[in-house]
Amino acid sequence: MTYELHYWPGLQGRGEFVRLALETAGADYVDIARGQDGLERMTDVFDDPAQPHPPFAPPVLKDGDLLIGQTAAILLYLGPRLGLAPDSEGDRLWTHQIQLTIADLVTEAHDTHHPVATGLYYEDQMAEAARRAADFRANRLPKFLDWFERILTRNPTSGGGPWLVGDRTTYADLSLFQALEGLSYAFPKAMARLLPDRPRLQRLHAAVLTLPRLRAYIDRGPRIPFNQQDILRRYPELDD
Ligand SMILES: N[C@@H](CCC(=O)N[C@@H](CS)C(=O)NCC(=O)O)C(=O)O
Repeated sequence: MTYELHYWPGLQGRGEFVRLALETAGADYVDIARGQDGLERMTDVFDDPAQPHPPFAPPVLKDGDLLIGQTAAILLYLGPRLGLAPDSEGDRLWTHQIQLTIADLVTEAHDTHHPVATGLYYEDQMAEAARRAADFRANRLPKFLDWFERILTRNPTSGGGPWLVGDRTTYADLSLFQALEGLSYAFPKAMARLLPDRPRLQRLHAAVLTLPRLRAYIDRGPRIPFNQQDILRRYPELDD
Protein backbone atom coordinates (compact mmCIF):
# COMPACT_ATOMS: atom_id res chain seq x y z
CA MET A 1 0.00 0.00 0.00
CA THR A 2 1.33 3.46 -0.95
CA TYR A 3 1.01 6.04 1.83
CA GLU A 4 -0.33 9.47 0.87
CA LEU A 5 1.23 12.46 2.61
CA HIS A 6 -0.79 15.66 2.40
CA TYR A 7 1.21 18.79 3.21
CA TRP A 8 1.78 22.28 1.81
CA PRO A 9 4.15 22.26 -1.19
CA GLY A 10 7.24 24.47 -1.27
CA LEU A 11 8.36 24.09 2.32
CA GLN A 12 9.58 21.41 4.70
CA GLY A 13 7.27 22.45 7.52
CA ARG A 14 5.73 19.89 9.83
CA GLY A 15 5.40 17.54 6.87
CA GLU A 16 9.16 17.01 7.01
CA PHE A 17 8.92 15.14 10.32
CA VAL A 18 6.73 12.57 8.58
CA ARG A 19 8.82 12.62 5.39
CA LEU A 20 12.04 11.82 7.32
CA ALA A 21 10.45 8.71 8.82
CA LEU A 22 9.09 7.55 5.44
CA GLU A 23 12.40 8.25 3.69
CA THR A 24 14.55 6.62 6.38
CA ALA A 25 12.46 3.46 6.17
CA GLY A 26 12.40 3.46 2.36
CA ALA A 27 8.57 3.45 2.47
CA ASP A 28 6.43 3.83 -0.62
CA TYR A 29 4.66 7.21 -0.41
CA VAL A 30 3.36 10.05 -2.54
CA ASP A 31 3.65 13.71 -1.56
CA ILE A 32 0.22 14.59 -2.86
CA ALA A 33 0.33 18.41 -2.82
CA ARG A 34 3.59 18.45 -4.79
CA GLY A 35 1.99 16.52 -7.67
CA GLN A 36 -0.52 17.40 -10.36
CA ASP A 37 -3.62 19.22 -8.98
CA GLY A 38 -1.89 18.69 -5.66
CA LEU A 39 -3.43 21.49 -3.63
CA GLU A 40 -6.93 20.58 -4.82
CA ARG A 41 -6.36 16.97 -3.88
CA MET A 42 -5.10 18.04 -0.47
CA THR A 43 -8.07 20.35 0.10
CA ASP A 44 -10.47 17.54 -0.80
CA VAL A 45 -9.17 15.57 2.14
CA PHE A 46 -10.29 18.35 4.50
CA ASP A 47 -13.56 19.18 2.76
CA ASP A 48 -14.95 15.72 2.00
CA PRO A 49 -18.41 15.70 3.68
CA ALA A 50 -18.35 11.91 3.84
CA GLN A 51 -15.17 11.87 5.92
CA PRO A 52 -16.10 10.94 9.52
CA HIS A 53 -12.73 12.06 10.95
CA PRO A 54 -11.85 15.28 9.12
CA PRO A 55 -8.40 16.47 10.20
CA PHE A 56 -7.84 20.07 11.38
CA ALA A 57 -4.61 20.96 9.56
CA PRO A 58 -1.78 19.45 7.49
CA PRO A 59 0.22 17.26 7.70
CA VAL A 60 -2.22 14.42 7.10
CA LEU A 61 -1.39 10.82 6.31
CA LYS A 62 -3.76 8.63 4.32
CA ASP A 63 -3.31 4.89 4.49
CA GLY A 64 -6.15 3.25 2.59
CA ASP A 65 -9.36 4.43 4.27
CA LEU A 66 -7.52 5.67 7.32
CA LEU A 67 -6.91 9.40 7.59
CA ILE A 68 -4.64 10.71 10.38
CA GLY A 69 -3.89 14.32 11.29
CA GLN A 70 -1.41 15.70 13.87
CA THR A 71 2.27 15.03 13.26
CA ALA A 72 2.78 13.16 16.52
CA ALA A 73 -0.26 10.93 15.91
CA ILE A 74 0.94 10.16 12.38
CA LEU A 75 4.34 9.11 13.73
CA LEU A 76 2.74 7.08 16.53
CA TYR A 77 0.93 5.16 13.78
CA LEU A 78 3.86 4.89 11.36
CA GLY A 79 6.59 4.16 13.91
CA PRO A 80 5.96 0.42 14.38
CA ARG A 81 5.03 -0.07 10.71
CA LEU A 82 8.32 1.47 9.54
CA GLY A 83 10.52 -0.22 12.15
CA LEU A 84 11.12 3.12 13.84
CA ALA A 85 9.45 2.50 17.20
CA PRO A 86 10.57 0.56 20.27
CA ASP A 87 8.86 -2.71 21.22
CA SER A 88 7.27 -2.10 24.63
CA GLU A 89 4.19 0.00 25.28
CA GLY A 90 6.06 2.02 27.91
CA ASP A 91 8.86 2.86 25.49
CA ARG A 92 6.36 3.69 22.74
CA LEU A 93 4.60 6.14 25.05
CA TRP A 94 7.94 7.66 26.01
CA THR A 95 8.82 8.08 22.32
CA HIS A 96 5.42 9.72 21.75
CA GLN A 97 6.00 12.01 24.74
CA ILE A 98 9.33 13.11 23.28
CA GLN A 99 7.66 13.74 19.91
CA LEU A 100 4.97 15.90 21.53
CA THR A 101 7.68 17.90 23.29
CA ILE A 102 9.44 18.45 19.97
CA ALA A 103 6.09 19.68 18.61
CA ASP A 104 5.87 22.17 21.50
CA LEU A 105 9.40 23.39 20.73
CA VAL A 106 8.57 23.83 17.04
CA THR A 107 5.44 25.83 17.87
CA GLU A 108 7.35 28.08 20.27
CA ALA A 109 10.10 28.60 17.68
CA HIS A 110 7.47 29.50 15.07
CA ASP A 111 5.84 31.95 17.46
CA THR A 112 9.06 33.97 17.71
CA HIS A 113 8.33 35.44 14.27
CA HIS A 114 4.52 35.35 14.58
CA PRO A 115 3.84 36.06 18.28
CA VAL A 116 0.59 38.00 17.77
CA ALA A 117 -1.22 36.21 14.94
CA THR A 118 -0.33 33.69 12.24
CA GLY A 119 -2.66 35.57 9.87
CA LEU A 120 -0.66 38.82 10.11
CA TYR A 121 2.59 39.58 8.29
CA TYR A 122 5.83 39.43 10.27
CA GLU A 123 6.30 43.13 9.45
CA ASP A 124 3.10 43.87 11.41
CA GLN A 125 4.43 42.27 14.59
CA MET A 126 8.17 42.95 14.56
CA ALA A 127 8.36 44.61 17.97
CA GLU A 128 6.51 41.75 19.67
CA ALA A 129 8.60 39.25 17.72
CA ALA A 130 11.82 40.83 19.00
CA ARG A 131 10.63 40.48 22.62
CA ARG A 132 9.38 36.96 22.13
CA ALA A 133 12.57 35.85 20.35
CA ALA A 134 14.79 37.33 23.05
CA ASP A 135 12.99 35.31 25.70
CA PHE A 136 13.00 32.21 23.50
CA ARG A 137 16.77 32.40 23.02
CA ALA A 138 17.52 33.22 26.64
CA ASN A 139 15.09 30.88 28.42
CA ARG A 140 12.92 28.54 26.42
CA LEU A 141 15.41 27.25 23.85
CA PRO A 142 18.07 26.35 26.47
CA LYS A 143 15.39 24.71 28.63
CA PHE A 144 14.23 22.48 25.75
CA LEU A 145 17.81 21.66 24.67
CA ASP A 146 18.79 20.81 28.24
CA TRP A 147 15.86 18.42 28.55
CA PHE A 148 16.82 16.60 25.34
CA GLU A 149 20.46 16.45 26.46
CA ARG A 150 19.36 15.08 29.84
CA ILE A 151 17.14 12.34 28.45
CA LEU A 152 19.88 11.32 26.02
CA THR A 153 22.31 11.04 28.93
CA ARG A 154 19.82 9.08 31.03
CA ASN A 155 18.57 6.60 28.42
CA PRO A 156 18.99 3.43 30.53
CA THR A 157 19.16 1.01 27.61
CA SER A 158 21.23 3.02 25.15
CA GLY A 159 24.07 0.50 25.24
CA GLY A 160 26.41 3.46 24.80
CA GLY A 161 24.68 4.43 21.57
CA PRO A 162 23.45 7.84 20.46
CA TRP A 163 19.66 7.28 20.45
CA LEU A 164 16.87 8.73 22.58
CA VAL A 165 15.02 5.48 23.34
CA GLY A 166 16.72 2.11 23.71
CA ASP A 167 19.58 1.19 21.39
CA ARG A 168 17.80 1.57 18.04
CA THR A 169 16.79 4.55 15.90
CA THR A 170 13.22 5.76 16.46
CA TYR A 171 11.19 8.42 14.71
CA ALA A 172 11.88 10.69 17.71
CA ASP A 173 15.59 10.70 16.82
CA LEU A 174 14.76 11.79 13.29
CA SER A 175 12.43 14.50 14.59
CA LEU A 176 14.96 15.84 17.07
CA PHE A 177 17.52 15.93 14.24
CA GLN A 178 15.01 17.87 12.13
CA ALA A 179 14.26 20.32 14.95
CA LEU A 180 18.01 20.96 15.40
CA GLU A 181 18.37 21.54 11.65
CA GLY A 182 15.50 24.02 11.62
CA LEU A 183 16.73 25.84 14.71
CA SER A 184 20.24 26.11 13.27
CA TYR A 185 18.74 27.60 10.10
CA ALA A 186 16.62 30.11 12.00
CA PHE A 187 18.97 30.97 14.86
CA PRO A 188 22.51 30.19 13.62
CA LYS A 189 24.22 32.37 16.23
CA ALA A 190 22.16 31.21 19.21
CA MET A 191 22.62 27.58 18.22
CA ALA A 192 26.37 28.08 17.73
CA ARG A 193 26.42 29.40 21.30
CA LEU A 194 24.22 26.65 22.79
CA LEU A 195 25.24 23.44 21.01
CA PRO A 196 28.91 23.11 22.06
CA ASP A 197 27.85 22.54 25.70
CA ARG A 198 25.45 19.79 24.68
CA PRO A 199 27.56 16.94 23.27
CA ARG A 200 24.77 14.35 23.25
CA LEU A 201 22.68 16.50 20.95
CA GLN A 202 25.63 16.86 18.60
CA ARG A 203 26.21 13.12 18.67
CA LEU A 204 22.58 12.35 17.85
CA HIS A 205 22.60 14.85 14.98
CA ALA A 206 25.76 13.26 13.53
CA ALA A 207 24.40 9.73 14.01
CA VAL A 208 21.17 10.49 12.13
CA LEU A 209 23.25 11.76 9.22
CA THR A 210 24.90 8.34 8.93
CA LEU A 211 21.58 6.59 8.20
CA PRO A 212 22.02 5.67 4.53
CA ARG A 213 18.54 6.42 3.13
CA LEU A 214 18.16 9.61 5.14
CA ARG A 215 21.60 10.77 4.01
CA ALA A 216 20.72 10.08 0.37
CA TYR A 217 17.46 12.02 0.78
CA ILE A 218 19.25 15.00 2.30
CA ASP A 219 22.05 15.00 -0.27
CA ARG A 220 19.99 14.35 -3.39
CA GLY A 221 16.46 15.38 -2.48
CA PRO A 222 13.61 15.79 -2.99
CA ARG A 223 14.27 17.66 0.30
CA ILE A 224 13.34 21.32 -0.20
CA PRO A 225 15.81 23.76 1.40
CA PHE A 226 14.62 25.76 4.42
CA ASN A 227 13.12 29.05 3.28
CA GLN A 228 11.24 32.10 4.50
CA GLN A 229 7.82 30.47 4.06
CA ASP A 230 8.74 27.73 6.50
CA ILE A 231 7.72 27.32 10.15
CA LEU A 232 11.25 28.28 11.20
CA ARG A 233 12.56 31.36 9.43
CA ARG A 234 15.83 33.26 9.46
CA TYR A 235 15.36 36.85 10.55
CA PRO A 236 18.84 37.99 11.69
CA GLU A 237 17.29 40.59 14.01
CA LEU A 238 15.65 37.75 15.98
CA ASP A 239 18.95 35.90 16.52
CA ASP A 240 21.68 36.61 19.11
N1 LIG B 1 -0.37 20.31 16.04
C1 LIG B 1 -0.41 20.17 14.60
C2 LIG B 1 -0.21 21.53 13.97
C3 LIG B 1 -0.61 21.52 12.52
C4 LIG B 1 -0.36 22.87 11.89
O1 LIG B 1 -0.27 23.90 12.58
N2 LIG B 1 -0.27 22.85 10.57
C5 LIG B 1 0.00 24.09 9.84
C6 LIG B 1 1.05 23.86 8.79
S1 LIG B 1 2.59 23.38 9.56
C7 LIG B 1 -1.27 24.57 9.19
O2 LIG B 1 -1.43 24.50 7.98
N3 LIG B 1 -2.17 25.10 10.01
C8 LIG B 1 -3.42 25.67 9.55
C9 LIG B 1 -4.21 26.17 10.72
O3 LIG B 1 -3.79 25.99 11.86
O4 LIG B 1 -5.23 26.77 10.46
C10 LIG B 1 0.68 19.17 14.16
O5 LIG B 1 1.66 19.02 14.89
O6 LIG B 1 0.54 18.53 13.10
